[in-house]
Amino acid sequence: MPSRQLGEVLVSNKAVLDWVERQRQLCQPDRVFWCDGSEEEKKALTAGAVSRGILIELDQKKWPGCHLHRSHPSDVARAEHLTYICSPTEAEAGPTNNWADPAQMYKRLHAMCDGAMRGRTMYVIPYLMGPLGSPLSRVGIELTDSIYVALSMRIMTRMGSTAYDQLAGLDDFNRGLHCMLDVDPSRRFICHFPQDNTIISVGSAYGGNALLGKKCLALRIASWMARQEGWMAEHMLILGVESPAGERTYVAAAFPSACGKTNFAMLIPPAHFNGWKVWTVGDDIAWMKPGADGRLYAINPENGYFGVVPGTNWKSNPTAMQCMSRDTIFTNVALTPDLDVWWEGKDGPPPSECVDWKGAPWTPASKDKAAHPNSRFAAPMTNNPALSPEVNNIHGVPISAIIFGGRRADTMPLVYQAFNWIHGVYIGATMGSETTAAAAGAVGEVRRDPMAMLPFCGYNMGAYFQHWIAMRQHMQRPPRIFHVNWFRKDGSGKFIWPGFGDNMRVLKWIIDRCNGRAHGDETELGWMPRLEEFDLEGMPDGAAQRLEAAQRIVLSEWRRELDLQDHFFTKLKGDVPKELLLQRELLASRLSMMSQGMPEGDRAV
Ligand code: OXD
Ligand code: MN
Repeated sequence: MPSRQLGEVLVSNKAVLDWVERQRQLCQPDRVFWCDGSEEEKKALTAGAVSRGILIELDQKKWPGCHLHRSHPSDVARAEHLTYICSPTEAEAGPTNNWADPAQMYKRLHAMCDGAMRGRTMYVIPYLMGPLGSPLSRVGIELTDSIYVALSMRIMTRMGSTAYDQLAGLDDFNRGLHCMLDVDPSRRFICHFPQDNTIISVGSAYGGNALLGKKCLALRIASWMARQEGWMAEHMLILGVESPAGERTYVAAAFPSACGKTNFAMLIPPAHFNGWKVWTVGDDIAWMKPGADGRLYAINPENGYFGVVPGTNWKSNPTAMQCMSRDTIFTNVALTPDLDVWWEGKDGPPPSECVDWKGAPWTPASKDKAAHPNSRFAAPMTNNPALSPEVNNIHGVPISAIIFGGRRADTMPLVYQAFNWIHGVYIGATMGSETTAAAAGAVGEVRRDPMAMLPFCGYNMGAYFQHWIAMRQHMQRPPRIFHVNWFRKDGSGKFIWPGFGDNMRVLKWIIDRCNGRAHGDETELGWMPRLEEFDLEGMPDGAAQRLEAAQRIVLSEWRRELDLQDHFFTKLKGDVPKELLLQRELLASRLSMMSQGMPEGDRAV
């Protein structure tokens, strides 16, 4: 048999061949390039992207294998208002999703894709989400006319022939079609057809809109599959904490986009936690299924990190700095004259001159930011020095705690624990957070973001809550549920808690609770750490007072919080499970008991 040339077809699976051929006839590319995931292919595609100016090669001594990409300035974040769930009925998508009739949407999108790849190459990207051989893993094939997407998918997923190995001749794969078109926001749609395991994304090359394995398959489509099949697809990091004695405890944590999941997943404990180590399993997505022993097991379906760059430095997240030190694609950061990259919050002073994320000259006197606030790095997870040895375990890791959290300047304490699973589901369902630059729209407004899944749940939010409640039946030893807030501010607008490595102190209490070692005090909200047993050693003077301030329950804030939760539940139009409405009543009555006989205002716990 003659040896295969790069880009030639490498699969004999008829379902794959037929589907690709139909899309080829629709999009009419000049050429079809079948990706195999090899090093040789990476070299050739990268060289092609550099010669066409799609990637800029950085100083290869400082940044081996690293490149910069600049996106279209209108295409820098997820476009939630253009993201659709095309289930057969509107009720199935629910009030928190945009819905369109599948037949009509297919027609509209097919018209847009008709001939859209003329003069271009269609890359066929087979990819595997999850470890090879895991019953939890899923296969997708993305067709794209973006070489940047092809190279990024190679980092973010297990891309190449390995996906065909998992598929093993079956036709059970996600069908993803991505057409750049002219990257015009008025012709931009990110559409999901959960019943067909199909995604069509047009008019954007931004990660969350165009790397279809990530938000589209691993969250929106997978959340729908998970409900049918009895598992959970969640917007959660997964980390393992190893004690000096070698005990490993795994936790999963759901924070909304750009609220520090990557930092938390790569946490380095403060110096006095000698012998403690945090291992990263994943930084964004967890697929979880109950195991035969009644515990919940999680895999990270991804293969890389697509992290926010600004604010990352050797102090805030040295592990992320190491991750991006080689074989990384930066998007929308600034470029210095000596082919180095720069962003706001990088170590050291800003360069005296550089080129900003749009390609325009920039100096420290410029009023715009040099890097876009949602500029990103895409780096292989194997660059992570703290990568968990369990990351390829086909059974996943057992989860002892689920942590919910948001970005809240007030109301939410640093940490508390739910009384039980159903109370924890309520805490997750009512999560709120200030919006960030990861999605197009206003930044800094508190919005309800249940389980950090508001933009990612592929079906009706009320049914999703019901699924969470129902999962309890399948777990004899469910994870304990906690809520954290690293972002509470004092009266002068300063963060009360230092965050970053010091979050290890909170994590330690959480795992001690899970392992039956720490006390908790019962409060109106849930269990809180006993201040005297919370580890503050090595922190500056005043740490105990700051902890107290961070834990304070302020009644007036909670009254407003209950109102906001109520508005959100009303928006869900009767779909909220009664169990959660009852939890709200219980919380309201606990808070009202707290207020009896007390002066209006706050009370330290
Ligand atoms: C992400 C996001 O990119 O949540 O992970 O927006
Ligand atoms: Mn995310």
